[in-house]
Amino acid sequence: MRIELVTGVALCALATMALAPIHHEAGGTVAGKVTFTGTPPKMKPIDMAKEPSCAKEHATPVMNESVVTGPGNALGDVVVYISAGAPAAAAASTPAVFDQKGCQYIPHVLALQAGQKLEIRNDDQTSHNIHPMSKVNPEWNKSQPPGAPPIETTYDKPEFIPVKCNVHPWMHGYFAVLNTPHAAVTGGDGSFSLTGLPPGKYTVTAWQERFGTQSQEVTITGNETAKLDFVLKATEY
Ligand SMILES: [Cu+2]
Repeated sequence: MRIELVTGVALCALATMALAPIHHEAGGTVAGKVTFTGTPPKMKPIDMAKEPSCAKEHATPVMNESVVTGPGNALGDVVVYISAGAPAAAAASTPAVFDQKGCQYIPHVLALQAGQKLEIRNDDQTSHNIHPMSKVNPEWNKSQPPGAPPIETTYDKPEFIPVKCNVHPWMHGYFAVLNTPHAAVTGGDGSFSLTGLPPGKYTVTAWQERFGTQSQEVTITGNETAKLDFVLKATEY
């Protein structure tokens, strides 16, 4: 019994060492994974037959991206961000890029900062009319023919903005306009990492377009990595 205990402690110590992150910047990190419970709605394939120039770019049908899942109930396209406690930060100097390619929005969910330049590109051989349906920020829509220069704009206020195309009814996406640079959008494995956090107490929020939001508190004291997982409840809609 005693030997088992000692072995357990030794294994724990080893595991901690193996997981110790390499820090490239000062500050703490909040990292973890977003998963779901319940049964998510089944995503349907998109019929692009009405836009042959886009349809031919896809060897297999593109699936609706409202719910993106991965192995182990992983949830993708979830915005995880510091919603309270972060010191004020200037907007990033590099633009956030939102592309229209194959009649899809890439990325499906774009996280950017209020005041950060947003660059919207059209890489298709067809015209799009992008229509971000903002309520807090001014609403607009703009046509963008093939080969047109990028649309450049900014949003001044934090808001989750649904984006649609007035030409192609299947095109949907989101702008997550945040007042923090500490944000990540999960990939298909559900993982996220928020780095460079000075010591402090933070609220971390996870947002998914169908399953809503969930917040947790976390305290950073130095250069450690605080582990934080989110489990969102899958709902039909
Ligand atoms: Cu379009």
